[in-house]
Amino acid sequence: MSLSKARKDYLEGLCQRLRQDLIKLLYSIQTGHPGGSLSSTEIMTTLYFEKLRVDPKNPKDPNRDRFILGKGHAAPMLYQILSERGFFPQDDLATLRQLDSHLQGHPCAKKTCGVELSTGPLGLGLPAGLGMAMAARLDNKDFRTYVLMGDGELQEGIVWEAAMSAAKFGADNLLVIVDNNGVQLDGTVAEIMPMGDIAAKWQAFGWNVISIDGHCVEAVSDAIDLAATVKGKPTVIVAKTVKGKGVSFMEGNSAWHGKPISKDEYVNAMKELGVNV
Ligand SMILES: Cc1ncc(C[n+]2csc(CCOP(=O)(O)OP(=O)(O)O)c2C)c(N)n1
Ligand SMILES: [Mg+2]
Repeated sequence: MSLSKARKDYLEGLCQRLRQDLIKLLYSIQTGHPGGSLSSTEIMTTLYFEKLRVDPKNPKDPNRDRFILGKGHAAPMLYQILSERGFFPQDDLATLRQLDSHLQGHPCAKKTCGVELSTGPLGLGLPAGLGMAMAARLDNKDFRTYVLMGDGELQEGIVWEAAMSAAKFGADNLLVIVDNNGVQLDGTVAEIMPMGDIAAKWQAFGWNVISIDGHCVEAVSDAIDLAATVKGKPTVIVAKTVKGKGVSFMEGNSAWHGKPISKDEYVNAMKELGVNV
Protein backbone atom coordinates (compact mmCIF):
# COMPACT_ATOMS: atom_id res chain seq x y z
CA MET A 1 0.00 0.00 0.00
CA SER A 2 1.29 3.45 -0.87
CA LEU A 3 2.53 5.65 1.94
CA SER A 4 -0.04 8.09 3.32
CA LYS A 5 0.94 11.76 3.30
CA ALA A 6 1.25 11.62 7.09
CA ARG A 7 3.64 8.63 6.97
CA LYS A 8 5.69 10.19 4.18
CA ASP A 9 6.05 13.42 6.16
CA TYR A 10 6.94 11.46 9.29
CA LEU A 11 9.64 9.40 7.54
CA GLU A 12 11.12 12.43 5.81
CA GLY A 13 11.25 14.36 9.08
CA LEU A 14 12.83 11.40 10.82
CA CYS A 15 15.49 11.08 8.09
CA GLN A 16 16.38 14.74 8.50
CA ARG A 17 16.72 14.36 12.29
CA LEU A 18 18.76 11.16 11.90
CA ARG A 19 21.15 13.02 9.59
CA GLN A 20 21.55 15.82 12.14
CA ASP A 21 22.10 13.32 14.95
CA LEU A 22 24.63 11.40 12.86
CA ILE A 23 26.79 14.45 12.18
CA LYS A 24 26.59 15.48 15.83
CA LEU A 25 27.56 11.99 16.99
CA LEU A 26 30.43 11.50 14.54
CA TYR A 27 31.75 14.98 15.31
CA SER A 28 31.68 14.22 19.02
CA ILE A 29 33.58 10.92 18.70
CA GLN A 30 35.92 12.18 15.93
CA THR A 31 35.70 8.95 13.95
CA GLY A 32 33.21 6.86 11.96
CA HIS A 33 31.71 6.69 8.48
CA PRO A 34 29.44 9.58 7.44
CA GLY A 35 29.27 9.05 3.64
CA GLY A 36 27.73 5.58 3.48
CA SER A 37 25.49 6.28 6.49
CA LEU A 38 23.98 9.34 4.81
CA SER A 39 23.41 7.56 1.49
CA SER A 40 21.39 4.76 3.09
CA THR A 41 19.30 6.89 5.48
CA GLU A 42 15.99 6.70 3.58
CA ILE A 43 16.44 3.01 2.77
CA MET A 44 17.09 1.91 6.36
CA THR A 45 14.56 4.31 7.89
CA THR A 46 11.77 3.17 5.56
CA LEU A 47 12.61 -0.46 6.29
CA TYR A 48 12.66 -0.11 10.08
CA PHE A 49 9.76 2.31 10.50
CA GLU A 50 7.44 1.06 7.77
CA LYS A 51 8.22 -2.46 6.62
CA LEU A 52 10.20 -4.77 8.88
CA ARG A 53 8.21 -7.00 11.19
CA VAL A 54 10.50 -6.72 14.19
CA ASP A 55 9.68 -6.21 17.85
CA PRO A 56 12.27 -4.66 20.20
CA LYS A 57 10.42 -6.33 23.11
CA ASN A 58 10.90 -9.73 21.49
CA PRO A 59 14.07 -9.26 19.42
CA LYS A 60 14.69 -12.98 18.88
CA ASP A 61 11.17 -13.84 17.75
CA PRO A 62 11.75 -16.73 15.29
CA ASN A 63 9.18 -15.21 12.93
CA ARG A 64 10.80 -11.76 12.75
CA ASP A 65 12.00 -10.32 9.46
CA ARG A 66 15.79 -10.29 9.14
CA PHE A 67 17.75 -7.20 8.10
CA ILE A 68 21.45 -7.53 7.28
CA LEU A 69 23.70 -4.54 6.81
CA GLY A 70 26.14 -5.97 4.25
CA LYS A 71 27.92 -2.60 4.09
CA GLY A 72 28.70 -2.83 7.80
CA HIS A 73 30.55 0.50 7.91
CA ALA A 74 27.15 2.27 7.81
CA ALA A 75 26.76 1.02 11.40
CA PRO A 76 26.31 4.52 12.92
CA MET A 77 23.05 5.03 11.02
CA LEU A 78 21.89 1.48 11.79
CA TYR A 79 22.58 2.03 15.51
CA GLN A 80 20.68 5.32 15.54
CA ILE A 81 17.71 3.63 13.87
CA LEU A 82 17.80 0.61 16.19
CA SER A 83 17.87 2.84 19.27
CA GLU A 84 15.10 5.08 17.87
CA ARG A 85 13.09 1.89 17.30
CA GLY A 86 13.64 0.91 20.95
CA PHE A 87 16.23 -1.88 20.76
CA PHE A 88 18.55 -0.14 23.23
CA PRO A 89 18.75 3.21 25.06
CA GLN A 90 19.62 6.28 23.01
CA ASP A 91 22.23 7.27 25.60
CA ASP A 92 24.31 4.28 24.48
CA LEU A 93 25.01 5.98 21.15
CA ALA A 94 27.57 8.26 22.80
CA THR A 95 29.74 5.17 23.47
CA LEU A 96 30.04 4.37 19.75
CA ARG A 97 33.44 2.88 18.88
CA GLN A 98 34.70 2.93 22.48
CA LEU A 99 36.41 -0.10 23.99
CA ASP A 100 33.83 -2.28 25.79
CA SER A 101 30.88 -0.50 24.17
CA HIS A 102 28.29 -2.80 22.62
CA LEU A 103 28.33 -0.38 19.68
CA GLN A 104 31.47 -1.24 17.77
CA GLY A 105 32.62 0.40 14.53
CA HIS A 106 30.99 -2.41 12.57
CA PRO A 107 27.85 -4.32 13.61
CA CYS A 108 28.33 -7.19 16.04
CA ALA A 109 25.39 -9.59 16.37
CA LYS A 110 26.72 -10.97 19.66
CA LYS A 111 26.87 -7.57 21.33
CA THR A 112 24.10 -5.38 19.93
CA CYS A 113 20.41 -6.08 20.36
CA GLY A 114 18.71 -6.03 16.95
CA VAL A 115 21.80 -6.74 14.86
CA GLU A 116 21.23 -9.98 12.93
CA LEU A 117 24.69 -10.57 11.50
CA SER A 118 28.19 -9.32 12.28
CA THR A 119 29.45 -7.56 9.18
CA GLY A 120 32.37 -5.38 8.12
CA PRO A 121 34.18 -7.65 5.70
CA LEU A 122 32.23 -6.77 2.57
CA GLY A 123 30.34 -9.48 0.69
CA LEU A 124 29.23 -11.57 3.68
CA GLY A 125 25.71 -10.22 3.86
CA LEU A 126 24.18 -11.83 0.80
CA PRO A 127 25.40 -15.41 1.30
CA ALA A 128 24.33 -15.31 4.95
CA GLY A 129 21.01 -13.70 4.00
CA LEU A 130 20.38 -16.43 1.45
CA GLY A 131 20.99 -18.97 4.21
CA MET A 132 18.39 -17.24 6.38
CA ALA A 133 15.91 -17.16 3.50
CA MET A 134 16.44 -20.88 2.82
CA ALA A 135 16.05 -21.62 6.54
CA ALA A 136 12.70 -19.81 6.51
CA ARG A 137 11.55 -22.05 3.70
CA LEU A 138 12.72 -25.22 5.47
CA ASP A 139 11.03 -24.14 8.71
CA ASN A 140 7.82 -23.13 6.96
CA LYS A 141 8.11 -19.55 8.17
CA ASP A 142 6.98 -16.50 6.26
CA PHE A 143 9.59 -13.99 7.43
CA ARG A 144 11.46 -12.06 4.78
CA THR A 145 15.21 -11.39 4.66
CA TYR A 146 16.57 -8.03 3.54
CA VAL A 147 20.22 -7.35 2.68
CA LEU A 148 21.54 -3.82 2.14
CA MET A 149 24.72 -3.75 0.07
CA GLY A 150 27.06 -1.09 -1.26
CA ASP A 151 27.86 -0.80 -4.96
CA GLY A 152 31.58 -1.19 -4.19
CA GLU A 153 30.66 -4.25 -2.14
CA LEU A 154 29.33 -5.83 -5.35
CA GLN A 155 32.96 -6.26 -6.44
CA GLU A 156 33.33 -9.17 -3.99
CA GLY A 157 33.24 -12.48 -5.89
CA ILE A 158 31.21 -14.23 -3.19
CA VAL A 159 28.30 -11.87 -3.93
CA TRP A 160 27.85 -13.39 -7.37
CA GLU A 161 28.14 -16.96 -6.13
CA ALA A 162 25.29 -16.20 -3.73
CA ALA A 163 23.36 -14.36 -6.46
CA MET A 164 23.55 -17.43 -8.71
CA SER A 165 22.45 -19.70 -5.87
CA ALA A 166 19.54 -17.46 -4.84
CA ALA A 167 18.21 -17.53 -8.41
CA LYS A 168 18.68 -21.29 -8.68
CA PHE A 169 16.72 -21.80 -5.45
CA GLY A 170 14.05 -19.27 -6.44
CA ALA A 171 14.51 -17.40 -3.15
CA ASP A 172 11.56 -15.03 -3.48
CA ASN A 173 11.63 -14.36 0.29
CA LEU A 174 14.98 -12.60 -0.13
CA LEU A 175 15.35 -8.93 -1.07
CA VAL A 176 18.62 -7.18 -1.79
CA ILE A 177 18.83 -3.40 -1.85
CA VAL A 178 21.91 -1.91 -3.51
CA ASP A 179 22.91 1.53 -2.25
CA ASN A 180 24.09 2.61 -5.67
CA ASN A 181 25.99 5.79 -4.82
CA GLY A 182 28.77 5.36 -7.39
CA VAL A 183 31.50 5.86 -4.79
CA GLN A 184 33.54 3.49 -2.63
CA LEU A 185 36.34 3.95 -0.07
CA ASP A 186 38.94 5.87 -2.02
CA GLY A 187 37.40 6.80 -5.33
CA THR A 188 34.46 6.26 -7.61
CA VAL A 189 33.33 2.76 -8.49
CA ALA A 190 33.99 3.65 -12.14
CA GLU A 191 37.65 4.40 -11.32
CA ILE A 192 38.40 1.54 -8.93
CA MET A 193 36.56 -1.38 -10.54
CA PRO A 194 33.74 -0.44 -12.93
CA MET A 195 30.54 -2.38 -12.30
CA GLY A 196 28.94 -1.42 -15.61
CA ASP A 197 25.17 -1.73 -15.75
CA ILE A 198 24.37 -3.02 -12.28
CA ALA A 199 20.69 -3.67 -13.02
CA ALA A 200 21.58 -5.67 -16.16
CA LYS A 201 24.11 -7.73 -14.19
CA TRP A 202 21.51 -8.83 -11.61
CA GLN A 203 19.01 -9.51 -14.34
CA ALA A 204 21.55 -11.70 -16.13
CA PHE A 205 21.96 -13.64 -12.87
CA GLY A 206 18.22 -14.42 -12.87
CA TRP A 207 16.96 -11.76 -10.47
CA ASN A 208 13.92 -9.54 -10.70
CA VAL A 209 15.24 -5.95 -10.75
CA ILE A 210 13.55 -2.73 -9.64
CA SER A 211 15.39 0.57 -10.11
CA ILE A 212 14.45 3.56 -7.93
CA ASP A 213 15.57 6.85 -6.39
CA GLY A 214 16.95 5.69 -3.03
CA HIS A 215 16.33 9.04 -1.35
CA CYS A 216 12.57 8.98 -2.02
CA VAL A 217 10.83 7.23 0.87
CA GLU A 218 7.72 6.59 -1.26
CA ALA A 219 9.81 4.93 -3.98
CA VAL A 220 11.62 2.79 -1.41
CA SER A 221 8.33 1.80 0.21
CA ASP A 222 6.59 0.98 -3.09
CA ALA A 223 9.55 -1.05 -4.36
CA ILE A 224 9.67 -3.15 -1.18
CA ASP A 225 5.94 -3.86 -1.52
CA LEU A 226 6.28 -4.71 -5.20
CA ALA A 227 9.18 -7.07 -4.48
CA ALA A 228 7.01 -9.01 -2.02
CA THR A 229 4.55 -9.82 -4.82
CA VAL A 230 7.17 -11.40 -7.11
CA LYS A 231 7.18 -15.19 -6.89
CA GLY A 232 9.79 -17.74 -7.98
CA LYS A 233 12.83 -15.47 -8.07
CA PRO A 234 14.69 -13.11 -5.74
CA THR A 235 14.39 -9.35 -6.19
CA VAL A 236 17.03 -6.65 -6.06
CA ILE A 237 16.21 -2.97 -5.69
CA VAL A 238 18.92 -0.87 -7.32
CA ALA A 239 18.58 2.40 -5.42
CA LYS A 240 20.27 5.43 -6.95
CA THR A 241 21.75 7.41 -4.09
CA VAL A 242 24.33 10.08 -3.30
CA LYS A 243 27.14 9.25 -0.91
CA GLY A 244 27.13 11.85 1.88
CA LYS A 245 23.58 12.96 0.94
CA GLY A 246 22.45 16.14 2.69
CA VAL A 247 25.85 17.72 3.34
CA SER A 248 27.08 19.39 0.14
CA PHE A 249 30.80 19.06 0.77
CA MET A 250 30.43 15.34 1.57
CA GLU A 251 28.21 14.53 -1.41
CA GLY A 252 29.85 12.24 -3.98
CA ASN A 253 33.23 12.69 -2.28
CA SER A 254 35.06 9.50 -1.29
CA ALA A 255 37.18 11.49 1.19
CA TRP A 256 34.07 11.43 3.40
CA HIS A 257 33.79 7.65 3.37
CA GLY A 258 35.34 7.82 6.81
CA LYS A 259 37.22 10.67 8.46
CA PRO A 260 36.95 12.94 11.49
CA ILE A 261 34.77 16.05 11.17
CA SER A 262 36.48 19.34 12.09
CA LYS A 263 34.76 22.10 14.08
CA ASP A 264 34.18 24.27 11.00
CA GLU A 265 32.92 21.33 8.98
CA TYR A 266 30.58 20.41 11.81
CA VAL A 267 29.10 23.91 11.98
CA ASN A 268 28.65 24.06 8.19
CA ALA A 269 27.19 20.58 7.94
CA MET A 270 24.68 21.26 10.70
CA LYS A 271 23.68 24.55 9.09
CA GLU A 272 22.95 22.72 5.84
CA LEU A 273 20.85 20.26 7.81
CA GLY A 274 18.87 23.11 9.33
CA VAL A 275 20.55 23.47 12.74
CA ASN A 276 22.63 26.40 13.97
CA VAL A 277 25.26 25.25 16.45
C1 LIG B 1 36.42 -7.61 2.08
C2 LIG B 1 36.67 -6.16 2.34
N1 LIG B 1 37.54 -5.49 1.59
C3 LIG B 1 37.78 -4.17 1.83
C4 LIG B 1 37.16 -3.54 2.86
C5 LIG B 1 37.46 -2.08 3.15
N2 LIG B 1 36.32 -1.25 2.80
C6 LIG B 1 35.45 -0.83 3.72
S1 LIG B 1 34.21 0.07 3.07
C7 LIG B 1 34.85 -0.05 1.51
C8 LIG B 1 34.18 0.59 0.34
C9 LIG B 1 32.77 0.14 0.21
O1 LIG B 1 32.12 0.83 -0.81
P1 LIG B 1 30.58 0.64 -1.01
O2 LIG B 1 30.24 -0.81 -0.90
O3 LIG B 1 30.21 1.31 -2.27
O4 LIG B 1 29.96 1.36 0.27
P2 LIG B 1 29.30 2.83 0.40
O5 LIG B 1 29.69 3.62 -0.79
O6 LIG B 1 27.83 2.60 0.46
O7 LIG B 1 29.83 3.40 1.66
C10 LIG B 1 36.02 -0.80 1.53
C11 LIG B 1 36.84 -1.09 0.34
C12 LIG B 1 36.26 -4.28 3.64
N3 LIG B 1 35.57 -3.75 4.66
N4 LIG B 1 36.01 -5.60 3.36
MG1 LIG C 1 29.23 2.99 -2.79
